[in-house]
Amino acid sequence: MSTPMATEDLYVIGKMAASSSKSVLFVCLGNICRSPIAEAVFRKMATEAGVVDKWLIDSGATSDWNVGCLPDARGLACLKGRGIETAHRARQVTKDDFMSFEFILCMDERNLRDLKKKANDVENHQAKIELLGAYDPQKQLIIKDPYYGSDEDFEKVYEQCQRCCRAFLEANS
Ligand code: WE7
Repeated sequence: MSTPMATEDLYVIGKMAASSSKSVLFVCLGNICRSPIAEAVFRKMATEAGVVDKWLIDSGATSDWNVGCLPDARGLACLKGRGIETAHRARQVTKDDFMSFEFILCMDERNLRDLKKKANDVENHQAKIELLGAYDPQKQLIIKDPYYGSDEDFEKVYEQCQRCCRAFLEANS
């Protein structure tokens, strides 16, 4: 006899795709500037490409500093100017993330160092930890922290995220 499926199983819960076979977690220091932009840009691209249901897409922080916060207002304005909205709240990367995500893509060398240190505490961790900038066709490897920067710095982050997310999606389609 088969177990009846609960109605809840049929619906998308939170950010989880209905039948996700691919997964990516975007990570930066506080999860309020760079990684929420990358997450929102990638979700829009995957939606437009008709593959968003195949993906689990999220973002997180290496630090616990901003947990629960909305993205930086400058980042939200930058996204809104491109017709993109997000209701993301900052969260810290967990040990589970290293088991449940196939890709963890981060922004700079400090993120990479912090993530590798955290991954070391997770036995048999699965996630491939990489710089998002490694996918940039223009080869700008580092996506710099715009926290103490200007609106133009946020625009630059957006442009880098767009180039990298497009290439990452193509490489995994
Ligand atoms: C940032 C930040 C960013 C810097 N988002 N914060 Cl005052 C602080 C302290 C520890 C962790 C975090 Cl997240 C924060 C707030 C949030 N993108 N960037 N701080 C930052 C940048 C350069 C030099 C020093 C800091 C703290």
